[in-house]
Amino acid sequence: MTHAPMLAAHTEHQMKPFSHLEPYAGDPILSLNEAFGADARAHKVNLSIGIYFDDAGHIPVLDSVREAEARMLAEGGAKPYLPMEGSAAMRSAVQALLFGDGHPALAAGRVATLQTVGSSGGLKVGADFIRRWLPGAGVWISDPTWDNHRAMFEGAGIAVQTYPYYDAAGGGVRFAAMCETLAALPPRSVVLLHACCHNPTGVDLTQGQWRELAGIVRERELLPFLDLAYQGYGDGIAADAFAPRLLAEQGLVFFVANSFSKSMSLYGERAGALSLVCADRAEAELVLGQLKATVRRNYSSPPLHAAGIVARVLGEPALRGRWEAEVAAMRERILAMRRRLHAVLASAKPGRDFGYFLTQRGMFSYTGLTAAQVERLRAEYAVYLLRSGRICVAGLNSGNVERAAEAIAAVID
Ligand code: KET
Repeated sequence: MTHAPMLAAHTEHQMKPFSHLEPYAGDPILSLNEAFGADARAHKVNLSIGIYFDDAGHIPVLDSVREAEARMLAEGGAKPYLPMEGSAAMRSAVQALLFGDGHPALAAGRVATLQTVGSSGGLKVGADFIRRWLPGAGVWISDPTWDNHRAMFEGAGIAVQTYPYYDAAGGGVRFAAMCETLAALPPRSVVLLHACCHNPTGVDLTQGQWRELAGIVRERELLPFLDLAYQGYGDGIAADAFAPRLLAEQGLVFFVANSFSKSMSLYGERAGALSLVCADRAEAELVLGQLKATVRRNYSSPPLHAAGIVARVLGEPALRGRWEAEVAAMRERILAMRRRLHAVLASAKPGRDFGYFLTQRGMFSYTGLTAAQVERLRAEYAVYLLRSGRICVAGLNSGNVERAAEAIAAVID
């Protein structure tokens, strides 16, 4: 006796419960980066994704990270699950990195910190936590922002709206309009803010503006959610933590998701954290418990290898010093590329002002190029950037910067 005919019949009648699915349109950043990878042109230039490439066009493995990994390998050791909240050594190192050693908020025990799966994991856990424990709270994101912010919060079932941010005409921040919108929000509204190196514009708030904003947060009882994905790429590791330190100092309650993807060049290791600065220790304990529960329901526990690297690099003085120098070198290389790009464009198009390449901070510049110009750059020059006109300056190097700048000049009328 054979079962083959039965199996064949079964296959024929198999249900197709997913045939109604909409085809995925792709992600504006990740799918473009994949398209770049598939492009056969040897002279192609990748200014699409927010990744730091070195002057040879490679994603570096930092010396500090390599050394931390060598020590981990030498120590051997088993690979247990981490607790839901992640590694204790990494969590306390992250707290000191964000707030500074001995910050009163840390001494008071009012910061609940989780190691997360990249800062994306922190944003997602934070979003699920908000949906569950502050149902009805809406999230306000900057106009424009990182494409994934809206998707993540809407995906968690939260209503997402925008506040004015970038001034396309003047190249700065529409700060008065931003404050006006935020000052009119219902209490406990969540306001997503880029702590430094705003993505995609490269335009940040000044320290004075952060102070003014903190006043509105207090008065309107708003809940800031800081996204700190580029620490060290703005003005320095400590300087870029100005916003979380200020808000904590002022006794405010807020979230901060931070990433080591860019600052330690650990993209695929998924190294990040989520901290919730609370009113007091008792609240922080409750919060940590429910954040752990949120993690358990999502992915159970975060990656062990990422924790080992971050805890060692931040915690061992020799590695820490080397890392700080490596971050400074990455920041300075980007600034040098900004100057080269500016010089070529300023001489190719003397009537136009390209000063924004010099004043914007972090990996990104917002060029104001139209979608049609972006498409020409890809099709005719093999220069890849986002449809919004965002370029990742860290994709430029001494071998491609002139060519990329000339291509940009060629598509600008
Ligand atoms: N926040 C911001 C502002 C951000 O730009 C990124 C990544 C992330 C969070 C997520 O990083 P993680 O590796 O999960 O810690 N941005 C780049 C890559 C991407 O889109 O995923 C980008 O904008 O190109």
